[in-house]
Amino acid sequence: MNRLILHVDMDAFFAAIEQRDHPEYQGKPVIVGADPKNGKGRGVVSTCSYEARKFGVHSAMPISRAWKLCPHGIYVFPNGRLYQQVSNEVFDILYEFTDAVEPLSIDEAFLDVTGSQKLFGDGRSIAIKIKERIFEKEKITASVGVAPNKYLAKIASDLQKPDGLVVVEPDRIKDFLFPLDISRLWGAGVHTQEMLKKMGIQTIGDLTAYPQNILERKLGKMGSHFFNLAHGIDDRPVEYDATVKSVSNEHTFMEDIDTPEVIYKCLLKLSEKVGYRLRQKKLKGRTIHLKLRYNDFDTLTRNKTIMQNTDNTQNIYQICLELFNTNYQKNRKVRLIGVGVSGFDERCGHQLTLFNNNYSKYEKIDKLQDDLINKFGKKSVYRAESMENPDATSDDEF
Ligand code: TTP
Ligand code: MG
Repeated sequence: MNRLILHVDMDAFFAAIEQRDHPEYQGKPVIVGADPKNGKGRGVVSTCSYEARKFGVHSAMPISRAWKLCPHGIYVFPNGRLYQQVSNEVFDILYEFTDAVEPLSIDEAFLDVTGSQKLFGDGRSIAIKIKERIFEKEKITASVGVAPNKYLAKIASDLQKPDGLVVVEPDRIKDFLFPLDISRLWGAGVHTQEMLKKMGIQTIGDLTAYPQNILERKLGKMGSHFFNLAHGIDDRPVEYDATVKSVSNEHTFMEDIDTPEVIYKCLLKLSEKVGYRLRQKKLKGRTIHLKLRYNDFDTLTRNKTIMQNTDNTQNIYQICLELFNTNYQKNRKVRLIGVGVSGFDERCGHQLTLFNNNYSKYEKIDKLQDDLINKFGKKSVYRAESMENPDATSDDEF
């Protein structure tokens, strides 16, 4: 069976976030990096918007040079914490589609979605869903490459940037790869490229005219590496941490809500879902997370770490309720809430319960509920307090 690999890379990541948060920057050359000090600044460009790239500005360029090329640009000092927060949220979206996510940098990852097709459709559909989810949640764009391996997926994500989507079908690898310039060959530095050009090799297709043993003779070990890449062969797996880091669900209200009782119900429903998933995965966590987004997109995340790890719905709900009541600013309208559990540490598994006698009662309720769900489906049973509210919309894992 063919593997299905995605490479996701955010477009002009830092600059896109700045443009999102400052509408007056949109459509303008925005350069994120060191202070240019009217052309006398030291330091470099971190990145710039696509509008600034038209002037020749690019990442890692001295900021003084950027100033010469684009003196009328908008220069912004990086806000690392904000970019990291957006990155975390983007990665949370990627994990909705598969656990097999290999982060490459703050804005880039490989995903192995071979096993996700039953749930989310073919490669193109998954890529479209990911792009839509990212845009819907973060209001910035990503480019995605879809292919049978990492090498092809990485090239593909770059070809139609920004907001790109390129799918390399397994039977079209040659058509895709052969016309590309040899600068697209992974691991071929300037020196190697010059050498290949002297051999008459301009494109990846040109390289395939050479048998493997000749390339090995001329280029050593790299010869067989280039031979494989040029033929579209790359067997490296997506390397990811198979241990689950958190289990969470979130809910976006159809209409923004400022009635705490409605939010309580939703918190209970989310706690039920998270608890159920934890118990199915045989996981117990110590840290309970609450995410709260107001209708102006102001978002806060709060968490509490408890003495004993848990998978119990009531336990999760009580802590979320406490986090909500201490952090919610009255009368502000809520757009989204989320519940999560992390901190899966086996060593804490057998401590005494916090909830004493009640705990076993609540465990029994969980067990009963899980059995019914497993038999009759997810919508078959929920606690009376969490009964569906009429404006319920989609619930998503985060
Ligand atoms: P990239 O993905 O390389 O660049 P980008 O997202 O800005 O633009 P593109 O659309 O071409 O993908 O890097 C991601 C972020 O990492 C980038 O926004 C800023 C930061 N970065 C630096 O700080 N210094 C650098 O030299 C590079 C290359 C990136
Ligand atoms: Mg990027």
